[in-house]
Amino acid sequence: MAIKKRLFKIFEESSFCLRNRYLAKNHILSKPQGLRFDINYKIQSDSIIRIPGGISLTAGSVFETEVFLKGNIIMYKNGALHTYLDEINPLFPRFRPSPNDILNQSVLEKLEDENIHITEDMVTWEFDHIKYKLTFNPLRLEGFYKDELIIAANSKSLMNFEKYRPKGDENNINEVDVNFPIKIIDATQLIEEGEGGYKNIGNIWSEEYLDYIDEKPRGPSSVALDFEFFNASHVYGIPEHADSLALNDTKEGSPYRLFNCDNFSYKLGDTAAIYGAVPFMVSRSPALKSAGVFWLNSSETWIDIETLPQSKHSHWISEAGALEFFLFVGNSPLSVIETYTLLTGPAQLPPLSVLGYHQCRWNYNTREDLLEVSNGFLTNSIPLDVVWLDIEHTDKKKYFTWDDEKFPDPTSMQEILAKQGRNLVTIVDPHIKRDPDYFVHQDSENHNYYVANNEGNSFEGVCWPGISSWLDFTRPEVREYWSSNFDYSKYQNSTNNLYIWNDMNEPSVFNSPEGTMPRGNLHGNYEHREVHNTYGMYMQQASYQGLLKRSQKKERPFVLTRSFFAGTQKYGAIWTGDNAAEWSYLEYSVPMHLAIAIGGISFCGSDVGGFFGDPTPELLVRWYQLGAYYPFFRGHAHIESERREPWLFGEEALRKIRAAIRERYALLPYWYGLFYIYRTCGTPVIRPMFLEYPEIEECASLDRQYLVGSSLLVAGITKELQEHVDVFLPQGRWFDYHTLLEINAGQQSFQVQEDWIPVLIKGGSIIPRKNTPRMSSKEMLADPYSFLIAIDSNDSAQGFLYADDTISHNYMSGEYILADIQLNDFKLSYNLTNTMELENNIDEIMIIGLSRIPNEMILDIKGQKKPIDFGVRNNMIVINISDITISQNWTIEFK
Ligand code: NBV
Repeated sequence: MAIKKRLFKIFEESSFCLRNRYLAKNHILSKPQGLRFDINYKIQSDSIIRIPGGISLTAGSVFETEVFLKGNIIMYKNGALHTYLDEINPLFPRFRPSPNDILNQSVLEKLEDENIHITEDMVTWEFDHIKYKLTFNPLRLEGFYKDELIIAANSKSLMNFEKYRPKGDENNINEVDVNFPIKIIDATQLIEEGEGGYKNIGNIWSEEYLDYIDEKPRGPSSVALDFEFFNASHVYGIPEHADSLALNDTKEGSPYRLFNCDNFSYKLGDTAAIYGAVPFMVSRSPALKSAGVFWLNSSETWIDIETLPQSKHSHWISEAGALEFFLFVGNSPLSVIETYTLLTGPAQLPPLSVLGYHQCRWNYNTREDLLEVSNGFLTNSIPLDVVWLDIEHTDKKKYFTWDDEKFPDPTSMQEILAKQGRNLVTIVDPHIKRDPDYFVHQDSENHNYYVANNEGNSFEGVCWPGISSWLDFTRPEVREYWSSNFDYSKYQNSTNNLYIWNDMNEPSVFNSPEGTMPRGNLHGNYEHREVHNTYGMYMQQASYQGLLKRSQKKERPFVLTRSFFAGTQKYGAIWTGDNAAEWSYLEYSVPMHLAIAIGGISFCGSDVGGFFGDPTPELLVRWYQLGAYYPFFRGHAHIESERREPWLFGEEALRKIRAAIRERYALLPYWYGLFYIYRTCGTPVIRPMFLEYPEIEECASLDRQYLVGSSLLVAGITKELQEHVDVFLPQGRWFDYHTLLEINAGQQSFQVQEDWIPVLIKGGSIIPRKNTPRMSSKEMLADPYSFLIAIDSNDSAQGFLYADDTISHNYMSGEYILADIQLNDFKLSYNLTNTMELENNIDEIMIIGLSRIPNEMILDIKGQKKPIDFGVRNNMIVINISDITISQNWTIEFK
């Protein structure tokens, strides 16, 4: 496994974090003699102007006469309240991720005037059990659900807005009053006692880190605010961290950090930043009320969490940017998450094939190698939908090109794969080789598309191709250009069978602080520090647009990205980067995925088998068994790892891996339906227990078991030679997915099975499947559907079927099948709420847990009734049918 030296900052090395944390710790509500805190804010009541959905305002510190902030606060009918504050006449403009890129304008309908009440000292918004109240002095914003206070912004007055200031005389920074260990002249000028005397930790105009100096010509610019979640037992979210799902108190430790970086083989159980950042947090309370915060800021952010007797308190500190956030309140964490996910979505409905299994490795070395691997899946009867090519397939790491020797005639290679029902994914990284003959470099230099260094010239750094530059994806015209490179005329030898992988887009730069871009680099008017966390998302957006355009918007793109931000769900999938072939990484994949799904990005996965190192056969098998229940299911390995195609580990391992992948394929209709609901309602595809059972205390911090949809509960086996798995089953009926036996609710200890991991079906569920094993999802397109019905304690069950052409956007104009399936009062009914012509039959209905065995079953199609055959085995009823398709309504009556 790769050894790395400590590359990344800890909070003690981040001056803006220290300043704001210091203010929080030493916070005094009255102005102390001789000190000048730029905190404690008030709104000028005479500045309030009514605008659609809310107000515009100006604000300033209660201690200063100067009013220096302006902004607006608007409520939308989806229940969210949006606050945006920026400086009046700033010395430099502050970056704001464009609302059009991040926010789904179609859910932003503004509240009517009559729901907004403005008085001398406050404003209230009221809509549908939700109320927000803004008080002017001190500035405080509260959110209520059914009149109960759930959340308050600036609750402990930790708001801090460091306005840009001219670089003046700060000679006094190092003057130290010997009577005090810490002397504050102003919030930006902290001096701390250290071993060698006093040390200036304000570092407002430049900051050293390891061998680097971060020059800050614009000076301090941080924004900070606190949010208190009242009566909350837990808070969750703010991915990406390799930590528990329920967020921990950070008082004694480090705040959670959001700063996208190439933190390979990341430490587990840690608040350090890794590849992606979603600044969204949600609370759970026993009273079934929930609040959320979406802190729309793309600079480095630190988040402290403190458990108080009656609340969870959070303190958000960002290096730069405007002060912008959304508040949400609702009757459950699920409803808050759905609102957030739609606000930053809607999520893409992926082409069905990418929900199948993906086989990747750094690298498949030649055309023959790649095709042999693909054939190996055929000869070993393992389904596979996508094979991948990593960086070595290119001509000297120039993306959009091929190494002609290793990969001659890539078009015919893709055609062979297409015949096998398979897609190819190629990697396209953001570092552009500075080779005068490379068209992307030529175009980018000619048009000034690169991110500039702090002197205004194209920034040059080192990455895989050697000296490279990076496109400035934050600019629309650069994204437009990037997307044009996917055109078949430019990405030669790529076919419509090819999808894209964006790696290294934090961006990763080998010779730069924290392995990413210097913060003083320039994106037009903005410093890199302001835009940093959006870089990867903007790249993925541009790649997505490229694939969309080249198919004339006919086909759904697929783009995997390593770096992500709020809203990434619109453009494709993410994975958790460079993990290792160790049991602990298998274990942590689950809380990581759950936090990412809470952050609106359900299409996520981790490298199956572990990226660095070599898994034992036991670990690899267990990883496939859990990976089959990851939304994104891909095996991947480092270039120095041993080959790990499933047939290289002996017959036993092969049999188990094959079974795990087939289990995934049988459930593809269920997964696909969940993705449709995710897109339309924002409901996460994978769900932590507390989302489905917010009222059950035991579920609040469970993060080693989870739900796929609401019907399947999954628990991985994540320890070597593990004998038992503990699983908590909430009240109700549960059935073992593999044995179909009923399992009692409550805390259960499962005897570990070699052939599978615990998967439970919730009583009351109807799960659509396709049971015939084949070699790819495309080969299964015409196959019949079956339904697995697990009965609840009232002899009922419900579910749905979603189906469409799996590849085009026609579903958006109504071409899809959506059927509501209900079993009540001994009658099973299949009711189409939307339909299209699809010929698939329904071949088998399996019912478990029904209280009595019927004597007769009568099928009714359009009033034509006839008895049908069924068999009974151990209380399990199996109905075999052949003459109904999924595009007609029918009922079956159990007599
Ligand atoms: O492109 C090579 C790898 C890739 O296989 C991996 O999945 C990425 O996370 N890439 C990182 C760069 C090198 C990592 C050591």
